[in-house]
Amino acid sequence: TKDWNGIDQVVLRNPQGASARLTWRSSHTSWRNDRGEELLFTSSKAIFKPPKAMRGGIPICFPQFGNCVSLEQHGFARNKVWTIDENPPPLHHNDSHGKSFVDLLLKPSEEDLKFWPHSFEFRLRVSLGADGKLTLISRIRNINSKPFSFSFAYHTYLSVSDISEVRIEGLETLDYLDNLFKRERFTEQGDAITFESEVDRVYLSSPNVIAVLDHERKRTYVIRKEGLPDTVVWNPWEKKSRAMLDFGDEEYKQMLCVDGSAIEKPITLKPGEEWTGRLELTVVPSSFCSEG
Ligand code: TA6
Repeated sequence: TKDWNGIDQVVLRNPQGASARLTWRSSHTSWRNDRGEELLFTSSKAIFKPPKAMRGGIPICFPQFGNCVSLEQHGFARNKVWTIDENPPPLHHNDSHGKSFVDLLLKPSEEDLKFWPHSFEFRLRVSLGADGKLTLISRIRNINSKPFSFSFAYHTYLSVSDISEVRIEGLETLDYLDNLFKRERFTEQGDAITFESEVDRVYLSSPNVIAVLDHERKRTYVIRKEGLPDTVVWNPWEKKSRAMLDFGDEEYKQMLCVDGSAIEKPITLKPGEEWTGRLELTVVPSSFCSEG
């Protein structure tokens, strides 16, 4: 592995001209289709300065999603400098054939071990398929420490044209924990989720395929996940947007977080055990029926 001091980002490209760009903090700053259109949201006020997490892209929340006493909000992984892993363990043929990919590695520093005393290896493979599909595969292994538990999320900021014209299909009838009501448990009604105000929920035992339909741009994000039973849905809306320094007052209209995650039931690893969380993002044109 070599550290990234000399490289402030990695760019993956496919022959069709699509690209994915990662900063040295493993979070993406960009995922573009073959027409150069930006598919991930990054705030115009994002702060690219440790330890502030970047507002946008796909920050990785590990070893903790949300708040907890000894760790910063959403854990330390998204604030660390990762290294390029040049000797990754072999992955399935499908995860590299015909793809542009990079392997990243995060291991705890002495400092990290003071706050979270578990030795782990976190290997992240990011790949861009010939069809523009963005795939993230996280493999977290317990390296001969005592068993430990963690929660996890790919904090995915999707770029949308107008949040009031966006709906999510695939989360109907599920239970969810509502962060706006002290994480109380509710049940989603039977139709697609639309947005008229702040939403901050963790949908439980969600399906492995979720669709986010952006009406105005006539395109749908298809989110496929494995090992990630829960789905976070977050839009801060106007009041929260004004309270965030690294977020424009009106930017809530152009973003939606839909995060493949494992939150309700933290993952426990015994020494030598490994967990894999896989996320695939594609964008397909969606023909909307005339009734809108
Ligand atoms: O997406 C759920 C959430 O926990 C929200 O409550 C909000 O805090 C958001 O994450 C962003 O968190 P951050 O630490 O990136 O500002």
